[in-house]
Amino acid sequence: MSRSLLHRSGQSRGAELLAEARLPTRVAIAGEVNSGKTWLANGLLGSQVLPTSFVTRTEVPTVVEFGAKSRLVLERSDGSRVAASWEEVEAGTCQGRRLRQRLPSPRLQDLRLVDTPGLGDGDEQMAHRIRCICRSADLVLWCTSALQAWKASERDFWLSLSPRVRDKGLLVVTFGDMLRHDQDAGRVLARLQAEAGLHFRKIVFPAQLFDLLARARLQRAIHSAREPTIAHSPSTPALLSA
Ligand SMILES: Nc1nc2c(ncn2[C@@H]2O[C@H](COP(=O)(O)OP(=O)(O)OP(=O)(O)O)[C@@H](O)[C@H]2O)c(=O)[nH]1
Ligand SMILES: [Mg+2]
Repeated sequence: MSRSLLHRSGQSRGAELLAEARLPTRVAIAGEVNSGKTWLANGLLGSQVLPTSFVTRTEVPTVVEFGAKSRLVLERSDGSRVAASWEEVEAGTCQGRRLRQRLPSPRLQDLRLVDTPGLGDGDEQMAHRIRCICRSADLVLWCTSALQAWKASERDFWLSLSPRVRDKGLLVVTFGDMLRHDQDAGRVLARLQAEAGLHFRKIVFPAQLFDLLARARLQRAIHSAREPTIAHSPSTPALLSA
């Protein structure tokens, strides 16, 4: 399938998911280690909020949500909370069960992201937590690297989720820019459609996803300008037409 064809059909299937979501839309980003999850989160946020690296891993689920002031909080295993910095996190000096980054970003007024640690290192407890995060999300973005897309281990994890959860899933093909030329992208997409297409709402490149969210936002803005007194609800027509 060509990129433009995928693009057109991807918009409507992805828009269905957004239309069904409450606000803020709860987005979970999952996938194996180094599949570009944190990079995708930053793309959705429109800035380098979270540290991305081939070397440093995302160690704990990281929630990014709207807050009047920028604030990073570490939630420890005993439930206590302490202010943290990304320097400490990257240095590995703060241990905990979850990070919560609040930001006064307009992008977070309709979006709440959870970036999850990479799967595939045999940590069953973390795998269980990631399943729970996917369950409570409105939209699950599964990152697969175009360079080795949809490995058996990815398929096994994804199929371990219930059909209800998988129905909220978009397969996001990262590292597409690392493929040698356009034909490679076509081959990867054809293989993904054949092997994984049935298990996801849609297969998209990151740029298509960013475009989809930007269009949904624009539609919402137009809608609220027309009807300023009506609060947004899950059935807001603006999202339906995104
Ligand atoms: N060229 C290119 N680089 C990417 C892409 N996605 C991620 N990267 C880079 O790949 C490295 C790993 O990306 P991350 O986003 O940290 O990967 P991750 O899945 O969050 O990794 P873990 O948290 O360890 O599981 C970083 O250096 C990113 O900048 C992509 O689509 N293209
Ligand atoms: Mg990460």
